[in-house]
Amino acid sequence: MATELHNLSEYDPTKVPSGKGKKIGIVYAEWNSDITYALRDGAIATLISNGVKREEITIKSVPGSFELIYGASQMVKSNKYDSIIAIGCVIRGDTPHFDYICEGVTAGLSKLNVEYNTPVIFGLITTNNLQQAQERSGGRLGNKGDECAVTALHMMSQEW
Ligand code: DLZ
Repeated sequence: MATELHNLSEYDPTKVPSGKGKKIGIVYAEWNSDITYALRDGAIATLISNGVKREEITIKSVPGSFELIYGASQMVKSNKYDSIIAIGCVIRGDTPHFDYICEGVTAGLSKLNVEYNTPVIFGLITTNNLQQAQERSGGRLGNKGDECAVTALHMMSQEW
């Protein structure tokens, strides 16, 4: 998560591996779409500016963050991608849904990373309010979509 000392969009381009020839799957949630569209678009722009071809990026949407687990799982099992970025935004409300969704998505995506060979990048913003989400989706603290793209580029660049 971003902090006052860490802007999500700041990275040293000389240390980011090229994405040339890589295939990426992006799955994003429609819930809180003002935020998730900005995250998705940030991720796409950063991938392209680091060598990934637009036609090598496959983008799928799901209704809410909980469905990211299914979407990412299907993408992993297809074996078509070098990395998958899962993007969602959960904002704390007055119901326990926040904790259930955050825990569910975290556990689900973690399981994919343990059980399969395709890195799944955690692009879930979890905030107390809308302002904090805006700050992390192209606002004062950068864009977590950019950070996810850079993370994917690093993860794909190594033989494991
Ligand atoms: C139900 C729900 C709630 C309360 N809040 C959010 C949220 O802040 N962000 C989000 O991405 N999705 C939310 N959802 C929807 C769930 O993720 C899921 O789509 C539904 O529970 C149906 O499975």
